Amino acid sequence: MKLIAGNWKMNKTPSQTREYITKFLELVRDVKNTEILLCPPFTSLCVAGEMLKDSHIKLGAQNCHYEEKGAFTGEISLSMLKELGVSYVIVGHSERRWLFGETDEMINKKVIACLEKGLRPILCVGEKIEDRNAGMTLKVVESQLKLGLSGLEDLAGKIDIAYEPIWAIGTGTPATPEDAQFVHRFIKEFLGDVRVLYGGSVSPKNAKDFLSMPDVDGLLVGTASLDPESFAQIVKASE
Ligand code: G2H
Repeated sequence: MKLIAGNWKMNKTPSQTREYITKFLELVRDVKNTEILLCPPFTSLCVAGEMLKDSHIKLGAQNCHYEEKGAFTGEISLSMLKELGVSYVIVGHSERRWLFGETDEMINKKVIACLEKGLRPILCVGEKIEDRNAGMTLKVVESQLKLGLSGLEDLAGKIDIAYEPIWAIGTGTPATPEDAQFVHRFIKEFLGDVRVLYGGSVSPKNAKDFLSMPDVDGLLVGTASLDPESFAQIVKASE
């Protein structure tokens, strides 16, 4: 089944979350053939978890810490997330990598911790514009996959990958569906049977074009997931 995930990033208070989910539940009530995931900020997970408990919409976190508990000021453990109803965790988003200094080694620890706890990681990979211009896209993606999944085998059905070319994120300039297809094919040849989502300036206008590519198994949507109508349109493009 295709996965359509909304990554709200640092947007929406708990009361705004409540308002959004009330509308969104109604808008996607009849969606049957698509897995839907909402990833609000940590502070909205409690409200969202309660509202989505008996629904067909899954709850995800945008980040986690890999340690179980202890002196890690400001961090959130997987047990804390699990108790709120979280079943997915976005790991290694480029904003975590490049704005907050997350290394491939930290990302690998997070992926391992998620799998140990029974949460499903969405590992994000993607190249910068300089890599692309130098013809290094596949080399960069391969290295992020190798290091991020180091020590792990037999990942089929346990993990999703999101290909998010950094030059396409939040810029309004998405990759072409063919660009995405080329890299998604490579990821599947490299890893075997995993779902590969595309992310980067997805909108209700272009969602169908991406989803019509044979190796695009879903979408990770930022800006366009902030409005319930737009996000519902993207979800329905996958049905
Ligand atoms: C990429 C994406 C969601 P946007 O970061 O992860 O954001 O859709 O705003 O480009």
